[in-house]
Amino acid sequence: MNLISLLKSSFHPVILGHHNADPDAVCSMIAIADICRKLNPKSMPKLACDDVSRLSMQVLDKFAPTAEILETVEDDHDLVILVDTNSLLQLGPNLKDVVVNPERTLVIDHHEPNPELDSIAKHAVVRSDRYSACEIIAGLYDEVELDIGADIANLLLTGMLFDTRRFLYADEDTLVAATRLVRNGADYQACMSSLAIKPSRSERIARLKAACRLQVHNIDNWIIVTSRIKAFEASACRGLIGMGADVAIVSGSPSNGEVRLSSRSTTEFYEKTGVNLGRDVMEPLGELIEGKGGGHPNAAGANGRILGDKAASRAVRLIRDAIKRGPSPESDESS
Ligand SMILES: [Mn+2]
Repeated sequence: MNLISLLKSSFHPVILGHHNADPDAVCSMIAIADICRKLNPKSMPKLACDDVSRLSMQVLDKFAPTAEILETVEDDHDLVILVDTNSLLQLGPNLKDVVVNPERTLVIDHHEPNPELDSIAKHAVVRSDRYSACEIIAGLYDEVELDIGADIANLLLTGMLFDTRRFLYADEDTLVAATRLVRNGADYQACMSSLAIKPSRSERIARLKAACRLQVHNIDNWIIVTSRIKAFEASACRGLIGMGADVAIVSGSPSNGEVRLSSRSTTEFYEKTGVNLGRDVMEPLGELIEGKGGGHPNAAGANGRILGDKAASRAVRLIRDAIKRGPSPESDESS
């Protein structure tokens, strides 16, 4: 059965997005519902996902204020459409059991196909060479010979902007698809601003204070900065990396008197020095401050009870040692 007859044959499709649905997921879901209704005017699509991200709520308020997204679905559908994911796990606990009949399941996604995909769905449009689900769906409108209205064009362009990180990840096909959406009535500036989230006033003040109290350490030409604030350490680290630091370490002082450190580094720093902030810095630092630490190569943190403001300079010393040692072979991650 081809895509058009599959969608035409459905009167009660349920369209599922992954949990904590991002703008690509929610915008795709609404566009698919539009395609269903246009191919079969009697179709009554329902949308559901485990939860919707705060940013997605902001996008929906702007471009689809009447859209209804459910958290659970009843057993009254005749077609299940998975969007922006091809894994049942990603649907979250409330919805993973909705997918039961592969003959009546369609997957539309741009992630790498899961091994379970064939057993989930007989119908799939999975293109891991595309940068968003919205880009694939913009192409589906052509395939099923339907026009894209301005409302849907705004949603699809917003989903594309989000997943491509404002076209950082894109190719010619992506840009052609985006241009066509603008020609169909998408308001480029409105789409961009629908994705802008301003941090709270206290978070912004914390970032600015972190910048005021900055100490700069030059190690082998790398710019390593430390600072201290009361809260929002992770956000402050991101802000300092944005200002040009290679590594940022910010300590916070929660009201219980403990020490809390957050750190971030650039990809370039990790690739060239091999210094892993989780393994080489925050794990040993966690022990030094009589607490616990760990994390990822580019983002890590630690909590402890002693050393207070000195903890950050101990972290710098650990980084200096690790740079001097040079890149080490990856240790056994499972140990
Ligand atoms: Mn996506």
